[in-house]
Amino acid sequence: MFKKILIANRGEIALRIQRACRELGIKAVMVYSEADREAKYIKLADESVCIGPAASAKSYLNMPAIISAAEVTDAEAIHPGYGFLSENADFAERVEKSGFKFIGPSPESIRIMGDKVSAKQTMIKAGVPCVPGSEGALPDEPAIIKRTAKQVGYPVIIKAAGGGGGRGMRVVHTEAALLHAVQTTKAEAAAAFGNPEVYMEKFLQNPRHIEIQILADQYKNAVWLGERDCSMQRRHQKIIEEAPAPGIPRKLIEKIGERCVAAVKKIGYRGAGTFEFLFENGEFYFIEMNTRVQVEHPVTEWITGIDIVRTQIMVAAGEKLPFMQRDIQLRGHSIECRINAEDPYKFIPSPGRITTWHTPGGPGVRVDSHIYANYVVPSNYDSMIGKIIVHGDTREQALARMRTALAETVVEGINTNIPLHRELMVDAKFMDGGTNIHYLEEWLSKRER
Ligand code: MV4
Repeated sequence: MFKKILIANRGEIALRIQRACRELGIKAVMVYSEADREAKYIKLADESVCIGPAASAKSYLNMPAIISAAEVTDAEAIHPGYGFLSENADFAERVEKSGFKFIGPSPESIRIMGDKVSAKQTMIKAGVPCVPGSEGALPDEPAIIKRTAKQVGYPVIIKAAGGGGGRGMRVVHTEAALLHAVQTTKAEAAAAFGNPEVYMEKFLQNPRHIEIQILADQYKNAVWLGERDCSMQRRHQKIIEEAPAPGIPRKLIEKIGERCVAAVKKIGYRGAGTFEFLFENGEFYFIEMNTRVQVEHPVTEWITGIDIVRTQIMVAAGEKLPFMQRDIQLRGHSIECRINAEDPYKFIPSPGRITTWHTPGGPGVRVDSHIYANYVVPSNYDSMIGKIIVHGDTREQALARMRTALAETVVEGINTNIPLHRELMVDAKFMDGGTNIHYLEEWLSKRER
């Protein structure tokens, strides 16, 4: 096992990874920007290194600074967390070329999944069901583009190969709008991602967003850890996630989970990964694979009893997965609310000093957060300041525990989205379960205040 790991991230996930290191008896080196100098999780670390100014581009995205920090502290491995450099294949490659282990999949796996066209082709070959659409990237010939759209059937969606997570997409309803949409998406993709390639899919109008968590070691052992329902989102930012997904027959999910495991084994994937699916009319359609630990990993940890971050570290160190598929049993129901420093109605960011932070607790309540009274939320980064995660024997019990947890929570000094979560936890449709990806935005447009 590693003796020392460098954590190339900030905030709640940096603290989460630090905790996993402690438990494994591994020393944690934290890197930080000038804006995070005073954060308590930095002072809690065995060692810490300032890697640059507040701007992400000069600190958490600064590859030479991070690799130098690993060199001067004699760290053996680098955990990238989520966001920042976590899905940057060039970074993974530079980490390994500098003699460190990258805690994640190989640069090659990251590269394949980062290109959404090659990711989809890989999944089709591996037997994972995908959204019907173009075979690979769209060619330039107008006649072929029109024919493809006709075959797929309108509405279609044009997506950038270099996009993902909602960036670089355009919905097209008629042939009259098709060629212009393809050209515009291509131009935007070339500018934003340095890759003009686009592909076409049937546009699914009212899907749910369901994802499958997998873990794999370098010996082609792999398991899936159930699913998460991440449909409650606004502008591609998830705010509530839960596991299991309400109302989907177990048989359907097991079929898709087994396909994901087969794909992981086929491509020789190592580490934690997430298969994203759209679910509509009883069918799953693969859209993207994430090659990092995700914000919402705790709901899976809670229903499976498996520590995903610990396992990421173990398999990166070359250990075998310490469990097999038959050891994975799902128990109860877990829900996560992301707490953001933002206006709960207008969603404008609300950085600044937190004067009061009273955390919830009791049976079935977990809080993953790096904040504390007197902490200053910097304006330079994502607005998420923590997560409240609950577990119950049933979804109803989990909901009740979340209501209590949200009622106990006090954050003063800044605005947060806690009032929004309190409203959603008593919303009749959310309580029924199974709302789709458009539900929150539609609900917000009708919301009274
Ligand atoms: C789609 C889709 C409908 N049909 N693809 C948005 C994020 C990116 N991961 C894929 N996205 C979508 N792809 C087809 N063929 C609708 C979305 C989508 C979405 C997906 C997941 C979660 C939230 C979303 C919000 C708007 C659109």
